[in-house]
Amino acid sequence: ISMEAELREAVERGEFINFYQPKIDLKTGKLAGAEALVRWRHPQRGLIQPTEFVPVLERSGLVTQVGRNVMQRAMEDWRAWHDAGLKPPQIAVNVAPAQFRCDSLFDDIERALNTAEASLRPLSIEVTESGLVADQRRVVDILNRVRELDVPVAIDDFGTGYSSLAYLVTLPVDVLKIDRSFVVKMTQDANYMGMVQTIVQLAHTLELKVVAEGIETEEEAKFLKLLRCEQGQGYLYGRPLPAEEFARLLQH
Ligand code: G
Ligand code: G
Ligand code: MN
Ligand code: NA
Repeated sequence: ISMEAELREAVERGEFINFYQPKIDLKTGKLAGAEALVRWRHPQRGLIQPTEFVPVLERSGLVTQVGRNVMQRAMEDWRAWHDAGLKPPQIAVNVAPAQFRCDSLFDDIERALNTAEASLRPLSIEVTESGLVADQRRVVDILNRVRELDVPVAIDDFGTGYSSLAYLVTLPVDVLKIDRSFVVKMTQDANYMGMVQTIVQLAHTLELKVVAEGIETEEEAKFLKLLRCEQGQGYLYGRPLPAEEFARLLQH
C-alpha cells in the first residue's frame, strides 16, 4: 500500500492532530503567539513528523483538505481555551501553496474565524515564498482580502526560496519569518550574522515584523534581541506541544 493511499485513509479516519509551538516576544519574554504544526498519529507506527508526510500530501493534493482541518481545529482549540478562561494567543497556521490555488481558502479562513472570536484576532497564516510566486495578481488579491479579516500574513522560511526581492516588496504581508537555517549558523559564521541583520533591517524598512525560527541558545536570542527582532520561536522557549499540554502552559 502506497503512502498516498495510506494518507487518504488517514484523512478519512481523522488521524491528524495539531501540536502548538510557542512564539515569544523577545523584548518582554512573554508568550506572543503559537504555530500550529500537524502530526500524524499512525495506528501502528505512532506519531509521525510532517517532514515525512507533508511532501506526499502536497504531491497528492490532500494537503488542501488536511490544511483546512488544521486551521479549523486550531480555531476550535482556541475557542475551547478562551471559554475555559485562558488567554490563548494568536495562532499561526501554515497554508500550503496548493491551498492558495484553491478557491475555498478565503471561505475556509472565514469559517475558522467564526468558530473562534474574530474580534480578538485569533488567527494568522504562514505562507512560503513558493506559495506566493505563481499568479501574482491572484495572490495579491487573496492576501488583501485575508488581511481585511485582521488575519496577518507571514512569509515563512524567508531567505530559502527563489522569489526576487523586487517581487517580495510588492506583497501585502505583515511578517517575515527568518528560516532556522540562518539562525543556527549566525553565532558561528559572521556571514550568516550579517545576513540575519540585513533581513531584519529589510523587514523593518518595509514596516514588517520579524520572527526568528529555531532559536536554541541564549546566545542566539541575545543577538536577535540586539537586532530588534520582535519575536522568537524555538526549543529554547518550547517544543511543539499537544493541545492539552499547550493549555497547561497557558495556565502558568
Ligand atoms: O512540525 P515540524 O517542525 O516537524 O514541521 C516540519 C515542516 O512541516 C515545516 O516546514 C512546517 O512548515 C510543515 N508543516 C507543519 N504543519 C503543517 C501544516 O499544517 N500544513 C503545512 N502545509 N505544512 C506544515
Ligand atoms: O513551518 P516551519 O518549517 O517553520 O516549521 C517549523 C519547524 O521547525 C517544525 O518542524 C518545528 O518542529 C521545527 N523547530 C521549531 N523550533 C526548532 C528548534 O529550535 N530547533 C530545531 N532543530 N527545529 C525546530
Ligand atoms: Mn511555519
Ligand atoms: Na514552513
